[in-house]
Amino acid sequence: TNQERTFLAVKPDGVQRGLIGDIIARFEKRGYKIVGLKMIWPTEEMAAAHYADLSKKPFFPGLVKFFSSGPIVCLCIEGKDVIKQGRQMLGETQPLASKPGSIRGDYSIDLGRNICHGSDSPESAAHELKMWFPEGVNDWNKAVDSWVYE
Ligand code: DAT
Ligand code: MG
Repeated sequence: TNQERTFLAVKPDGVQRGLIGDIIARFEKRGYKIVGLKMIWPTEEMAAAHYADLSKKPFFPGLVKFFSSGPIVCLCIEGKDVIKQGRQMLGETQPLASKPGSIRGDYSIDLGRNICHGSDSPESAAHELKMWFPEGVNDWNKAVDSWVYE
């Protein structure tokens, strides 16, 4: 049934602003299954590794400083088409281009304070899940799934 897993994170600004619950709730309410959940305070090395594909960008040093400035909440979410759907639920990278109803469109304004991260492809999801959940995730059976999936 096209089940897949994605890596989502509430960034340091989302944690500071008390948005952990709201962000997680959106995925739970939609019917997706949380299979991994933990708080980590990333080192600068972890932040740089996470954003390695952006290392040539002029904003990279600031991005690494920001991402390691406080704890983040790491999530592994499972479900049908969740990589693409997760990105849509986040909104656009640029909050001002994000529609109301999306997480960034509802809760953020500036590009460098867009409160959440989501894997953008199956390849990045696999890579990021390996990086942030090296211990693996929880393969549990969600009893309500037969009321979510037909
Ligand atoms: P996304 O977080 O939507 O996957 P991305 O991977 O292109 O976007 O960039 C990662 C983060 O870096 C993004 O959430 C905010 C920051 N960022 C992106 N482009 C930027 C820019 N031009 N100036 C400053 N920060 C930027
Ligand atoms: Mg990205």
